[in-house]
Amino acid sequence: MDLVISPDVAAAKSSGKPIVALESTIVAHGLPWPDNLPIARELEDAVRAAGAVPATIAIIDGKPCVGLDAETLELLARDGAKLSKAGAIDIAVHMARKTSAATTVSATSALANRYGIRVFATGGIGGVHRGDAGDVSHDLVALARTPIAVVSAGAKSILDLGRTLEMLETLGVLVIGYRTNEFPAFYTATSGLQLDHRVDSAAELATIIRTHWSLGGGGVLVANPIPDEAALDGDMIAAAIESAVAEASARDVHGKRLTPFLLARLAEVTGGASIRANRALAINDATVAGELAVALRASDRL
Ligand code: PSU
Ligand code: MN
Repeated sequence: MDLVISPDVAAAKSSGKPIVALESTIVAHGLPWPDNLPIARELEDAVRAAGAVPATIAIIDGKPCVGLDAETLELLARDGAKLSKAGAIDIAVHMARKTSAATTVSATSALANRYGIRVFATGGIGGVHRGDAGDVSHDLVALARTPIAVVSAGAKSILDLGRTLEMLETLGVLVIGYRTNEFPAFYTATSGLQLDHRVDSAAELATIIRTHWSLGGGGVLVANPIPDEAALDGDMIAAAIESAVAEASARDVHGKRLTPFLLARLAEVTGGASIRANRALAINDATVAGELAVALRASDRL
């Protein structure tokens, strides 16, 4: 596959520096312009501060790009709403037609894996939507079959988190709570859903993940809760989510538009508080992903 690799990502690869993939849908569709551009940069900076090299992934004019230059990142942020949103299923269509798209967790994981990147940070993965429409993000199946560690604040709480966690188990995604016993609820640290595994250091995460892959295992979800000081009030955000979900169904919003619609509605209803929380949790994920990539690299040498 023709991947376009940025100079700094290529240099990191050839010198054996740890690399962390970042997705572009969170920038293009998950967060509004102009807040999204500084956040996209801060995510890259957090990976660097942890000692790894960021590789933000998107499809530009049909070329899957691993690592974006400053202008391309700005274009994604500014024109994001006009761009397509590509899951792993859609990559070939964009490549053949030479069109551009932001990549979701599933597409980013697939492309990162092609380039041998083992760690990926995002805000929250997709999952099982609420209600009975049967809308289940392709993120879950893609994660199950791709050997990559995704650090995220659980799944986005606009979803049915209980069913999402059950589906992760069914598909065989290893879920590890990072310094938590519970599946995080994106805007809040706890969901009441207990996890089977908790790990407290990046070094132990690296050991477990390495062993998991040596056994032929696939994706690992490192569930990293939002920092306490950034968490939203549970009752406030729960009510906001219910009203956003009701509005989506009243307006018959579904498919790829549903998640961006819900996130945008939440930003309005909470007066921007959901955006500030999303920023904080995503940066925290980028930091932990950087630390994990460094620890995995160190254990390569053992
Ligand atoms: N994390 C965020 N904001 C986002 C997303 C993740 O903090 O917008 C994106 C990811 O790209 C994820 C997508 O793959 O939302 C899920 O979309 P869907 O439910 O349509 O599969
Ligand atoms: Mn969907």
